[in-house]
Amino acid sequence: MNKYLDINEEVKAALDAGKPVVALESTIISHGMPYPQNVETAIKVEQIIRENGAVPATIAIIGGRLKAGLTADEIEYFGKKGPEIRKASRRDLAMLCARGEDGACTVTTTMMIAHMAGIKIFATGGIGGVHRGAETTMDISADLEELATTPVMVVCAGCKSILDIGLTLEYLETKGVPVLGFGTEDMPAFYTQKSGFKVDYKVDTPEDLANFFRTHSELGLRGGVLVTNPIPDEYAMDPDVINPAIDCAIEECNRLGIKGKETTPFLLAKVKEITGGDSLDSNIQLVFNNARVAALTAAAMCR
Ligand code: PSU
Ligand code: MN
Repeated sequence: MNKYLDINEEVKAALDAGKPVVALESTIISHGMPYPQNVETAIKVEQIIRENGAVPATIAIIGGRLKAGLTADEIEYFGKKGPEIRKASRRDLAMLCARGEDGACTVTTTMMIAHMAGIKIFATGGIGGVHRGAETTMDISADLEELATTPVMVVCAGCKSILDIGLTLEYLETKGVPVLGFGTEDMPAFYTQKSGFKVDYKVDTPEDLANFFRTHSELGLRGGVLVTNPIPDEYAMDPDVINPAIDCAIEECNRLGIKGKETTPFLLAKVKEITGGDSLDSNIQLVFNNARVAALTAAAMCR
């Protein structure tokens, strides 16, 4: 096993016994939501995964250790410290381990650590992608490169239109990443069920997702699989509310000259500020929905 990796007891026991485990990211806790909703949501997500027959493994870097599975106290610590914790992407991993520091895992580092631990599936809210204006800024999330490289199934609610969804899908196509729609032909756009783009394949059941991933692995294909699961209708936002809020957030971001790893957290926080509690509530509900689908799929993978 990797000498920097700590798999917590419950997760290790489940993996050793061939039982279902679902990984969860920690950037959503420290950078994605305010305290205390972030901690409440993280605990509830773990509970939903248990109720659906799997063991949760929230993934983070604490004191230079790569953690697969956090205790309730560790989740509380992460949520309270919030954005003070460094957002950790692939390039940060070695430095944080070398210095014994903390890091909040993005989709990228959660996939990496899940794979090191032997976890096949991971649930989150939204992934990073190709930003609007990337033809000049070259701002393309490392999440896409990780999806191209690391064999983990990622269940999300699509990507927010803070990104260029069309270009994000082009990039995933170039990199050979299958984009599946859970029960839908339409690529969801996080807060809304449709983005105007299509997914590659519609898949209707957790069993079919598990079967697809098994085949993907048996073929020896490199890279991950992206499952996009639309937000439940009752929690979806009105496009006429959310889209102008996103446009406004992007304008402000450009005006302030925000760049690099600060861009995504800034945009997410700004959208939340403009739309008030509504978008936070939608965000929480879609994470719950993704956790449920990931747990059912993890269970099907073990049958
Ligand atoms: N998009 C969201 N919610 C999030 C993120 C993205 O809708 O919480 C977070 C995830 O952790 C994702 C990261 O992996 O932001 C991508 O950051 P960047 O665009 O800097 O690669
Ligand atoms: Mn970026």
